[in-house]
Amino acid sequence: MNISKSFIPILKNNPSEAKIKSHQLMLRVGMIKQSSAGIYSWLPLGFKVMKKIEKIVREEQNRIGVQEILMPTIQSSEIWKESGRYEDYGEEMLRIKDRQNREILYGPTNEELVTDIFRSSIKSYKSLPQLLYHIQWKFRDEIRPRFGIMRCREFYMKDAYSFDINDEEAFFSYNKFFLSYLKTFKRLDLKAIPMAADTGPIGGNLSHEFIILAETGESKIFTDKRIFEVDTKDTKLEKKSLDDMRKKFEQYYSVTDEKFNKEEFEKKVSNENRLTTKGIEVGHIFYFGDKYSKPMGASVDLPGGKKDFVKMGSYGIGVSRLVGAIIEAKYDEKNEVMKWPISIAPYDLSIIPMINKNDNAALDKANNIYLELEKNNIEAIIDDTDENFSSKIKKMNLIGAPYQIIIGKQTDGDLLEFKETGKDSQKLKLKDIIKIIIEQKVKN
Ligand code: 5CA
Repeated sequence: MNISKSFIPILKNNPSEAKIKSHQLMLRVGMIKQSSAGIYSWLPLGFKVMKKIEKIVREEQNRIGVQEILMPTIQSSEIWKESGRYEDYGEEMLRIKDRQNREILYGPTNEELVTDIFRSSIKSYKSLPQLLYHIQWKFRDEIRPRFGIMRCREFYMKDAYSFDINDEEAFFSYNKFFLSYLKTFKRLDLKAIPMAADTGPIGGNLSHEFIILAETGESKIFTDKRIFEVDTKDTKLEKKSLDDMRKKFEQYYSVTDEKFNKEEFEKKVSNENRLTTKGIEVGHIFYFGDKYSKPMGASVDLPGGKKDFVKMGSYGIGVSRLVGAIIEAKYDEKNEVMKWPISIAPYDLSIIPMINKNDNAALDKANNIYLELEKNNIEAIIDDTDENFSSKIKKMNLIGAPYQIIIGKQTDGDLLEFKETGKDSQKLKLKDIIKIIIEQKVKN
């Protein structure tokens, strides 16, 4: 892709309406465009990143055996009246009337709809567990949408739902998601910590938020630093192993402000291990037993002939929020350098030729390199404009492809000036550059 033909509307300066770095960068490099309060269009650069995040989220759901479905954004009010949440949900729910005067709504979450799907087909314990997920737009009429796509009204979410025969099996499902979330965030190069959390309008009494540390986060967190050392690498997808893993995290005090108790914090955590900071909630899991299955009559036949309501949990990841969260974690605001993790970078590499008006040599070389990279499944973007060199570098530093090739005075013969974005350059042959990038891509 040549930058002159791309739809990457870059702004010279930071937009004044953006208060945090992710919002600034996303507007500055044209990843998103606000359409109305808390509602955004996703432009090519932002969309590419979000789709790559979605792919990783999907792969990790599939890996633990969750089946993908797609539910609509618009739901009928009937099922919400059955569960009793139609009134409870309040003004965050966008309520609409259709031409027949029927009450419909734009789904803020899908516990009711998925329970309705489940109860219409699954009748026996023999079909359990059922684990279902979808990745779909949600709408919540947030009172104060802010920070761009971090707290907006329309957002893209992965939500999964589990149906089990009893508490023991349900905790097994819960723990599978717990582990899967840790893996998902790791693949996104984020260190997310699970924290005991409140359940809010979703309900239930067991819940964890997955939080990444960031000064601009909305969640205040109180944690024992030792939680960062918990190792999950030997955890297996088996009941005991998963149970032990969750216990390893839960032995450390780690909560958001809603659950914070000063006395308990000071009693359980020694002074040197206390960490009070802020974070961004990127995922949230809930166990709520029969909160929905009971009022909605979702029951199965048990082995002895009796029936019981299934035990349910739900599991969310903010796919669109993650784009902002990763910028908060990775963007070097001072030097204006973004370096996307290669697993989700909009481009793997940027090619920056110094273009001389009367000489196409540098651009020709860039095009040849581009074709060679393409053959190796490496996606590059060429800055084919005739802007000056430093503004080109500045622009590419913002776009954030993790690697750059510079074609200029330093280029001699086969040796190219290659660098990790934001770092010093080295001279390498194209075939070695390709090797480095492929190695990184395979690792991720
Ligand atoms: N039904 C449950 C689990 S699927 C649920 O809706 N949980 S949630 O309310 O915690 O949302 C799940 C995730 O969506 C959050 O962890 C957060 O990452 C993201 N999210 C929630 N509200 C917003 C919002 N207004 N803007 C952007 N992302 C949001």
